[in-house]
Amino acid sequence: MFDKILIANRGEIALRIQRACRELGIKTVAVHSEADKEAKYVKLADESVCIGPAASSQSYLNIPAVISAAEVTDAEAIHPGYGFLSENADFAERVEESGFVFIGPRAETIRLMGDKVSAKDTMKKAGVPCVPGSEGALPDDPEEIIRIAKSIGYPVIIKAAGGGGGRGMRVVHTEAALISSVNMTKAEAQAAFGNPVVYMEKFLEQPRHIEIQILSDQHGNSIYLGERDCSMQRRHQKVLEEAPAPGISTRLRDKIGQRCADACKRINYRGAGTFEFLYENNEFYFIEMNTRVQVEHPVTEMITGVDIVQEQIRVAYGEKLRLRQKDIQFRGHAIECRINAEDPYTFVPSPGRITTFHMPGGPGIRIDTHAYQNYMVPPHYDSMIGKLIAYGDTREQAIARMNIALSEMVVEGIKTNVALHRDLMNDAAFQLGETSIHYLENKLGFHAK
Ligand code: MV4
Repeated sequence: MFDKILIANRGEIALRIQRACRELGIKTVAVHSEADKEAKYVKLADESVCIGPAASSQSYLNIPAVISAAEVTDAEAIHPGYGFLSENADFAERVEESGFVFIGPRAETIRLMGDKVSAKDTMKKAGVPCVPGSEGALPDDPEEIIRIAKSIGYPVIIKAAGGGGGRGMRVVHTEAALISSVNMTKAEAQAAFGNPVVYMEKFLEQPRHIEIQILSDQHGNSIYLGERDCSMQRRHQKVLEEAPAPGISTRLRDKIGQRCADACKRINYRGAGTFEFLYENNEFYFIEMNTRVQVEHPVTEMITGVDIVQEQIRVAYGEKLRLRQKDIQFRGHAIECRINAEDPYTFVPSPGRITTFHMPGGPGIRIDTHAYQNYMVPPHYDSMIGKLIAYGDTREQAIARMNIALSEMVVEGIKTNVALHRDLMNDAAFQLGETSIHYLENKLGFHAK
């Protein structure tokens, strides 16, 4: 196994990766900005290196600084976590060119999935069901664009190949608006991503966002770890996630999961990955693939007993997956509430010092956080300060345990979204598992957006 890993991230995921390393007997190097020098995961790491000032662009996104830190500490591999450099193909390439192992897929795979046109094309060819749409990029000829939209049927959505995660898209309801919408999306895509390529899909009106977790080794083995429902979101920021997704049959899970695992074998995928789908009328439609560990991975860990971060490290080292598909059993239900330092209803960030910090506990409760009493939440980064995960034999039990945990949780000195989570646990539609990607924004009222 690796002797030493550098963790190129901050916050709760830096601590999460460190814990996985410790269990595997691997030494850890924390890198941090000047704003994070007092952080818990920095103090707990075997070694730490300051890589720059508070601004992410000068620290956590500073590729030469991260690679130098690996060189001076003699680390063998780099774990990028999520966000920051985790899906930057150029970073993965430079890590490997410098003689380190990138804990994630090959740079070429990251690049393939980073371009949403090539990702969709690859998955379609691999037998993964996709949203009906244009065959690849839209052509320049307006007449042809009009023909394509007509054959798909309105409403359609125009998406940038360089976008993803909600950036660079536009819904079109009528032929009259089509060409100007395509041109506007292309211009915005060129400005935002340096790539004007766009594609077209049927616009699904009320889908759920359901994703499939996979794991692949470098020996042609791939497995799926079931699905997560991530429909509860606002402005493309997930608020809570759960596994399994309410109402998905074992048969459908196994069918779509196997398609994803087979697609991974076909593209020789390495590591952990997530297939994002829109789900409507009992059908899965692939939209994008994420080539990193995700914030919400714990709900999958809770229902499968698989440590996803440890498995990422093992397969990056070159080990064969020890788990076969038949070894994976889905048991119980898990829900994750993202705890953010923000106003629970305006969503305005609320950095500052945490003066009181009491975390819940008891059966089925897991907390992944780097925060503590007296911790200063810096204003420079994402506002998520931790994740509260509740597990139960049934969804009802998981909700009941989450309710108790939320009632025990006390965070003072900053605002948090705990009140929103308390509200959601008691929301009738959530309790019935009958929400879509638009549910939360509707509940909050469009004016609160
Ligand atoms: C869509 C869609 C409806 N129809 N594609 C937004 C994020 C990006 N990953 C894809 N997104 C969407 N693609 C078609 N054909 C609606 C969304 C969408 C969405 C998707 C997942 C989670 C939240 C969302 C919020 C608004 C729109």
